[in-house]
Amino acid sequence: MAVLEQSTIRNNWTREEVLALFNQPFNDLLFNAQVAHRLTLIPNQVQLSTLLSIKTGACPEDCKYCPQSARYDTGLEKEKLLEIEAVIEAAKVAKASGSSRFCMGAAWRSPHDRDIPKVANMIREVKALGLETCMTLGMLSENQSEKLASAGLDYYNHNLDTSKEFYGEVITTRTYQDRLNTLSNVRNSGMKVCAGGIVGMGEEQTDRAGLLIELANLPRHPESVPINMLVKVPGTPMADLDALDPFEFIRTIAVARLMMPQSYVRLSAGREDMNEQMQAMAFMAGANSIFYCEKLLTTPNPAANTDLQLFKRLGITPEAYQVNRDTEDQAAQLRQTIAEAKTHSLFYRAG
Ligand code: SAM
Ligand code: DTB
Ligand code: SF4
Repeated sequence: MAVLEQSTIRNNWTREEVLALFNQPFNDLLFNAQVAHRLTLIPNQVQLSTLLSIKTGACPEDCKYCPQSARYDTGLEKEKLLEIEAVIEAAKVAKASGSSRFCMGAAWRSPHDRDIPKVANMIREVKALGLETCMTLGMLSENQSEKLASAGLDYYNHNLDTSKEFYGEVITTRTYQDRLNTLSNVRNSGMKVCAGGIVGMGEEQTDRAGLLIELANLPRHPESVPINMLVKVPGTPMADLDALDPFEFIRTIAVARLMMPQSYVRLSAGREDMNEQMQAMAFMAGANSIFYCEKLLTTPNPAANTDLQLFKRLGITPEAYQVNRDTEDQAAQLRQTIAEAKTHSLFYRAG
């Protein structure tokens, strides 16, 4: 997908600069983000990822947002690691619905070494169906990362969740540095990195800026950046928080797009509580990926048909999975940029 040289991509953002991006007039921010999007990515194309919880609930961690922590009574039924057949079945449904990536999540602090052969088998079987693979299993050691990479895992998801400063208000059972170490293990083993966070947890704008700075100042930007709106699940300590201003959510997407111009920014959890106009605005702000199909890990997500109808009304097409999409996409991108330059000449006097 790369149009920009890696050396031209910034990873030295300061908080002052990022707060200035956040606080532009709303329309300026959206315009700038849309321009950035069109310079590096194909407009009107959205990548679809489907989630499956392969091991549900009874998690020893204390993440205050999470319905799967054993510490909160959320009425969730816990489940052991799924058998391979159930995973293949769900992946087939995702593929038939038009998804290009299948993301398998486990409510673990980190995987046990004895689980690695089982999840490696899931990776191989899902890939064999012609889907990209992603997993989110908690913290990974160097050795575990290498094993998942050799099984063919395309992406590993591990979120920083929030800023370094606000982190202690959300999780106490693992440190920010633990998360950074996992991201570095994933990167070093050659997998693509999926890392983002959650907004609407009672943090300040400076924390949202802090999260994006941590992600954008990594040695290499994550290829995929999920921005989740908190799903307020009864029984969790965050169930009764006030909702974040929707415009502030859109601003966060737009600033992510500007800071990480080549990354796929995912409009992630929380879409059940967003109207169509808000989702359209998120795409305008540069989101080019969603979680697709009616369930996230344990909570509901819009039905596939609902999303496809919205895409149709907005002229958005789902991105197809192409094994070697870099060169084709670059050519398509150039054609698009040239076509747009021509359109603009309709509105301006020559010379
Ligand atoms: N247990 C593993 C871990 O925490 O790394 C993997 C699964 S965990 C559920 C993956 C991510 O889902 C979390 O890091 C968090 O960003 C997101 N998440 C969990 N509960 C959420 C909620 N209620 N609202 C929004 N995002 C949530
Ligand atoms: C991510 O950033 N969001 C997804 C995925 N990575 C694993 C999870 C959202 C979970 C929402 C709450 C639930 O369904 O349990
Ligand atoms: Fe466990 Fe992951 Fe939920 Fe934290 S976010 S409680 S680690 S499942």
